[in-house]
Amino acid sequence: MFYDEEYETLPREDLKKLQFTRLQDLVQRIYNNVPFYRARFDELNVKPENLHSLADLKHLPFTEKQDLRNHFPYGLLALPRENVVRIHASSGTTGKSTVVGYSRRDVKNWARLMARSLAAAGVTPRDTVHNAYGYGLFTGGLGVHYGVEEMGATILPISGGGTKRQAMLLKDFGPTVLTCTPSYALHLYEVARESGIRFEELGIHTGIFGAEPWSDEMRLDIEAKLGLKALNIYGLSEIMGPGVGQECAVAHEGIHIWEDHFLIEIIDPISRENVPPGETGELVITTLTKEAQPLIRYRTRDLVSLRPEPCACGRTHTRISRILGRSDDMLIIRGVNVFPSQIEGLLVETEGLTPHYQLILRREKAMDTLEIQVEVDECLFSDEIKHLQRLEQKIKKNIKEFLGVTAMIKLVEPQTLARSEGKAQRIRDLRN
Ligand code: DLL
Repeated sequence: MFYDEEYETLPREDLKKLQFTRLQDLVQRIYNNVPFYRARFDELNVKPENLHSLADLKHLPFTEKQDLRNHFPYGLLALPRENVVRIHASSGTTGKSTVVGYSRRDVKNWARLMARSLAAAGVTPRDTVHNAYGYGLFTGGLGVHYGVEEMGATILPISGGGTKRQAMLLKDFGPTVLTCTPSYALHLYEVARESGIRFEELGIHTGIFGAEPWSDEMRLDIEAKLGLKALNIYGLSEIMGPGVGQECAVAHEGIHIWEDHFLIEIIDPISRENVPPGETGELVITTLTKEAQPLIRYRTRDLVSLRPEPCACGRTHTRISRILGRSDDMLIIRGVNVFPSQIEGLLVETEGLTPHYQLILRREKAMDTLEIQVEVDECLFSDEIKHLQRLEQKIKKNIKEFLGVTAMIKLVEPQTLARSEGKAQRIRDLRN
C-alpha cells in the first residue's frame, strides 16, 4: 500500500524540518548557479542566509511561465548542460513551449514519486498498466512508464492514438490498470464498445486519470461506464510531470501532494497573499529537490483549495481539492465568471447527454456570447424534436440558475464532436 512508507507517513513536524533543510539547500544552489534567480534575489534584496524558517518563503520571488519562455530553452538550468540526461517540453496553446531539463537524480526521484503515486492509487507489483498517455516530449507517457517499472508492475507502453487497436490490446493483454486523460478514457470506452468489447468485463480495477480538468460528475460517469475506480493524478512539466500529487484509493478524495519534494502555497492570484485552508486560490509550488531545473514559487495558474485534515490512508502529506479550473481558463461572460468544469458538472448530470461537449465563445457587438454544443446519447437522438427542444431549454435554465450566465445550447448528434487522443480541447474562443 505504501511505496516509501517512512517518507509518506513522516510526522508533520519532521516533514516541515525536512522541507526547511531542503529549501535552504535549494536557495543556495539557485542563487549560486542561476543568473536569473540571483538577479531576482538581488533586486528584492534577499540573500540565501536571510532564510530562517519556512515562513521566510514569502520573501522569495515568484516564478511565472513567462520566465521559462524568456529563458527558452536552457536558460534556467542550475547544472551544466552535460549533466542533463533528459528534456521534456509542454506544448502550450500560446507562444513558445516551456522546456524542462532533468538530471540523473531528477529522473530517479521522478520514477520514485510516480511509483509512490501508483501505490497510493492501489497499484501493486502484480498489476499490468495500459499506459495511453502520449510518449514524447509530453511528460505523461514516460513519467508513468518509469514509475510502473520502478514499482515492479508491468508496463504496456501504448501511448496515445490508434484507438481501435488499443481497444483490441485491452482485450488481448488483460491490463488491470488504465492510465490516460479522462476524456480519452471515455473515447476508448466508446470505441471498445463499438468493437463489441465490454469494458466492465476487462478486469481493469483502477484508472489513473489526469493532465486535464475533470469534474466530480465526470468521475462518476467514467466509473459507472468503465466499471473501475477513477483516481486523480496531478502534475505539470515545469515542476516534474505526473506524480507531483495523487489521490489515494482509501479516501478517494483530494490529491496528496508529495511535500518532501514540493513545497506548496495557495495564494490569492491578485493580492498574492496566502488564502485560508478551504478557500480557493492559485497553487504555487517550490521544487525542493530538483537539481537540473529547480523553480522557486512557481505560479501554476491551477485553482485549488487546501484540505489539511488528516487522511484515513495514513499519509501525512497534505491534500488539495481536484483542480477547479485554471485562472487563465476562466470564462468571463458579460461580467460573470465561470469555469468550464462547472459547466461540465451540470451537463454530465443531465440525463440524455454525453460527456462530450464544446464551449464556443464569440463576440457579437462587443458582447461575449457562449454557445454550448453537447452530444446527446443515441436513445435520445432518435426522439422527437420537441423533446430535444425541451431538453435544450432545461439545460439553458439550469446554467442560468446555477452559474448565472446565459448560454445558447446546441444538442448535436452522437459522435460528431472531435475526440482528442490526449488533452481534450473544450474551448473554442472565436472572439479575436
Ligand atoms: O499534464 C502532466 C501530467 C501528465 C499530469 C499525466 C497528469 C497525468 P503539462 O502538459 O505541463 O503536464 O500540463 C500541466 O495540466 O498545470 C493543469 O492545468 C493540468 N492538469 C494536470 N493534471 C491535472 C488534473 C501534465 N489531475 C497542466 N486535473 C496543469 C486537472 C490537471 N488538471
